[in-house]
Amino acid sequence: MLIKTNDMFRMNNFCFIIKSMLKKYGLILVLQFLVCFKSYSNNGYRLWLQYSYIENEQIRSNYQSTIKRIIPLGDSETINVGLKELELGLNGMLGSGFLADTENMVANSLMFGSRTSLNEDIIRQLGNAFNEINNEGFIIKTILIKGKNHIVITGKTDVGVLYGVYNFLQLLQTNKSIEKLNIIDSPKLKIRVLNHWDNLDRTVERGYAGSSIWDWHRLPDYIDQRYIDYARANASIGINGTVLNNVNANALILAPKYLEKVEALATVFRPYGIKVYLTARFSAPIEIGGLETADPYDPEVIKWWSDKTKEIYNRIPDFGGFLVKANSEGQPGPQNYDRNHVDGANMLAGALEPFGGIVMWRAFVYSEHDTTDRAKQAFSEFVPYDGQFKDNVLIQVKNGAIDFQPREPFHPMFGAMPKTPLMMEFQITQEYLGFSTHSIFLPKLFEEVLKADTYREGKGSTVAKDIDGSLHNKKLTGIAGVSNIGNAINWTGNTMLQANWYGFGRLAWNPYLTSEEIAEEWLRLTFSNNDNFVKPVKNMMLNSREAVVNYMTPLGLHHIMDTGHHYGPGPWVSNLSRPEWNPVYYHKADSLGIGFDRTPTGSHATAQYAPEVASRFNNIETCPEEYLLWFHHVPWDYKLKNGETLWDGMALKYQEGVNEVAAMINTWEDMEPYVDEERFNEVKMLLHIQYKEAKWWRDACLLYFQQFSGKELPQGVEKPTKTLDYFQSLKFPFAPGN
Ligand code: GCV
Repeated sequence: MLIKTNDMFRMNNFCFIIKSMLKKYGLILVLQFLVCFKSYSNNGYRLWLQYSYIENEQIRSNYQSTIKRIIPLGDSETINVGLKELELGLNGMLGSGFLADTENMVANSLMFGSRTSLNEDIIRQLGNAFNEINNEGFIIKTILIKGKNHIVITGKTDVGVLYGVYNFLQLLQTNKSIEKLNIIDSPKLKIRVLNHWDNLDRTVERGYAGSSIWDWHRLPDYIDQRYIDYARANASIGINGTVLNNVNANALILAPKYLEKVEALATVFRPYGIKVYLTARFSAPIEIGGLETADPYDPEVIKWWSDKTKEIYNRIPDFGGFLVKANSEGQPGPQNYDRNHVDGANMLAGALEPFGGIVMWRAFVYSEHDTTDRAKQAFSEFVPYDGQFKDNVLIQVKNGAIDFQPREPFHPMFGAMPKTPLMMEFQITQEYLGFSTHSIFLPKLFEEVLKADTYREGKGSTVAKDIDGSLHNKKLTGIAGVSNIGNAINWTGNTMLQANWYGFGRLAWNPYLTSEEIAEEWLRLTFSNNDNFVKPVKNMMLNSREAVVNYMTPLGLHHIMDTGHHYGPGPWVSNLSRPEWNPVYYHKADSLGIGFDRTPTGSHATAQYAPEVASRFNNIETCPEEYLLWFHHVPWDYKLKNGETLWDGMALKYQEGVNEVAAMINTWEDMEPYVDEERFNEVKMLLHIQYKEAKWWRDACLLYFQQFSGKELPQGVEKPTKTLDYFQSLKFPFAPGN
């Protein structure tokens, strides 16, 4: 049952109230109250697995007559998880005693089990379907046995069946028809992982939803119910791996004391098809192994990693592998020993190879000793190594070449390494997008990147095709999302941001889904199937990404957040030790104009794209305006496509962003009748903070840039109520996530 410890106090009170009411008012009235209560108390813990009672009688009775029995075929841990989920879901949505019954098959049974558990008649009725799915795929089909209808959920593996079970429950939750079912689906990417930037002391780097959910101190003996619900939520959207700890790694995670704890988590996650991965600190052989070097060519170092890997697999036979941040932002790596990324990654890959493990080696590198444009450095460093990595290495590449900005052009490495598996790294947590206070629907951003055309094999060579392997026939494929999860009651610190975890999982399963489909699914699962709610809130979500671009970094501006914590505007910051840590490095505003010239007259970063893309970006006339200041230093009087000058257009974009948040508030206010009080108020309060902060962004940035443009604010832009000095004086020493 999904009653949590933090709900217990409330539940005790609740039981007391119900008992008193029963005495006073009798059963019927109390039942009516309970129906109302259901929709008026919700702390968001249940995410998109609400399994709320289906109020529409026709739909509910239709489902009830189509599902009379649940029949598990098999008895594995994973099938038992599926059974529990079906019982929970069906009892919640249909409100009557659904329990497993393997003895009595009646008409309209719901059977689920892998191919090996099915009889020949069923297999025959499934026809070719098994040839159309991969090992994690599923089939949901209405079949006939002795003239009676039944539903079968199956796959090649039990995990595939479990994915089918969740998919089936989602059909009901979204009130879809379950007549004549014939659904065949498989994930398009192999590795679908969350990256937790969680530290062993339970702080979370760039985490804005409380502390880490991993209670290392009480592990391995104490298994928090959250671990199970985390696994359920991930399995329900097809996420099949989790990297438990921060890429800025602590070597201790590899010590026996911690491996015991990791093993306990792996045991919880296994039935849900979720593998555990760890980050490997490159200097671990020195720090916890007592060696004097971590040189990847040193035989003792090679042996240390190979023994360590064996030790891990002895505990966790299905361990996924290592994620590594090396020679990046001060982390140790092979370059400390005059070796390169290939040497480092292949050494670890060699240790993992006998066990089927993988290395995810990050390409997020830029050096204080390299004076070239930061945006060029990862490409320059990695692309020459194409084809040199072992088969079990993936290079993990952020969606853009700088760092998870509200908008970046796609990373030029995509499409440019035909012989090397590249996995996408998205950031689900909102380091640069207002933290968990700002309700931004990120699948819109993810979709934009996945659809971007690299032109590497001609038109249509999208980023999605590179990461799903189809562009260059790559076998190993993957995607990672930097988690936005913490121990907040609602997991993400803002119910609306659960959609970003959900949406990441859905795109990891199928990178060709649209953000609109995802928003609609999530809203129906999480809140309501009422179109009066779904339509306006879906629009609000779909516009929210453009709003944040407008009020923070319109027209291609980037990395102008305040320093360190990245909270709020800081375009004036210019005093940090490394030039590329300073916002002034990125916007380059002066009396002539603003923007970073990355064309042949500037850093020539555009040369890292395919010629078709490069020439479009190079030419100020053809460069999409949303990337204008990313690629060009543009005069303040330059005429934008709509006829406005750059200065006026930029100021109006900032205002537009603010107006968009005001519109979000209006939309949400109208939703009160459709949302439980708790979540309604939570989202409303957060939207009001977002509005305040959007105005702060607008005023601070415009006052600062106005010093260079020397121009008045155009009509339609509200006058700032504070001075630039005021904005520059703001300090946030305890901003979260640092
Ligand atoms: C985990 C950015 C963030 C860092 C993060 C780094 C990375 O620089 O500010 O907190 O470190 O990216 O992705 O490794």
